[in-house]
Amino acid sequence: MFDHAEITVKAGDGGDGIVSFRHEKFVPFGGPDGGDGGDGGDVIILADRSASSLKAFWRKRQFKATSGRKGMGQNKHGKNGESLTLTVPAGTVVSYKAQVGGGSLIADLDQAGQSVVVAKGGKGGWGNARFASSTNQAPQTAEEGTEGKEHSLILELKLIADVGVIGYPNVGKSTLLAAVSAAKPRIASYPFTTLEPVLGVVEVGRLSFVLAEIPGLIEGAHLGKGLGHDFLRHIVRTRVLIHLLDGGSPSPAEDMAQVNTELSLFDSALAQKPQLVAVNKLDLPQVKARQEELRESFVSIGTPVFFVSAVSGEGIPELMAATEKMLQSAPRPEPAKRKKVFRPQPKP
Ligand SMILES: Nc1nc2c(ncn2[C@@H]2O[C@H](COP(=O)(O)OP(=O)(O)O)[C@@H](O)[C@H]2O)c(=O)[nH]1
Ligand SMILES: [Mg+2]
Repeated sequence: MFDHAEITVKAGDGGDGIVSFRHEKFVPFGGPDGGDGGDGGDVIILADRSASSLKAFWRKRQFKATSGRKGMGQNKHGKNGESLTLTVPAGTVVSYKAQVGGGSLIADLDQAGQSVVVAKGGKGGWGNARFASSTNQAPQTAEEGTEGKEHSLILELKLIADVGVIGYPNVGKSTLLAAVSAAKPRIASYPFTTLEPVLGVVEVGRLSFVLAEIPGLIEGAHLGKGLGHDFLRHIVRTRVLIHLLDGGSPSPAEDMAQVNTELSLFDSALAQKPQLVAVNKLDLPQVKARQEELRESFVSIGTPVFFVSAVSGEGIPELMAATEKMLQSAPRPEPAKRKKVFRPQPKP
């Protein structure tokens, strides 16, 4: 996952103004005509849909805009330097790299089309024509251009979930996330564990995707906290859902139907995302014992089902491979802001 890069950027310097005097036939004392230098180009960072990672900044790390040219005689202005625009994916956070570590935020380029000037070009210097006055008709001074700014920057791509794990509290969503990624969600045998979006990067062969646990209602409501903007960002962008079920429940197939009903009441777009259904806790003997019976119950409603154990790891590689495969064909939704949050109700 290329989600972090450090680069240096240097804006173009301003061109120098020059000292020059008119030389014309029959004009013995021509006036000053030294032109101004051109301005240096800025370095700009732009969030654009054409970029999907920060990989490009791993090989090339130094970027320079062009400098302004010197002024010329006959009051000619030097050419301005060209600005340099670096494109990054939406979701990139740009900060100045601090000498002591860490950094200070410059911009959070959340949406495609947003941009920020990260290094301002130098100003072109004035030519001597500008310094002419009634008392100084032949000025011998011109200004130098100022230097373009130079900065070390840190670019970080905030991860956006591709896949959401849904399901009733306690089915093992957090455990699954911890099992397949380096994420460290809180896991507990009571239903109030998840509150903030916990994301993990799942590697499948050479590919990877970002998995997020989508918490249920009582988790947030119990703690009196809503799920904020961060969460919605992830939920809206997920392209595939893993619907996790507890194999120890009286009827996992019924649980699935109920969560799906709540899902469509909450947000029909979310309910339409493709789902992979997985029955968890296969390591428990009582679940293993009824695996075939459970499989039958899903076959009868036409739902393919995976059997997994987030604890023992059984069936997990197959589930992740199938998820990756489904992602390949799932459409990328347009980013849109939604206000509602998925909140499965506790069972009576
Ligand atoms: N035996 C067994 N227990 C599991 C498995 N996955 C999760 N659990 C347990 O189920 C409880 C709830 O798990 P958690 O991941 O917090 O569920 P969540 O509410 O869906 O996030 C915890 O006690 C887990 O240890 C599994 O595959 N097998
Ligand atoms: Mg959880």
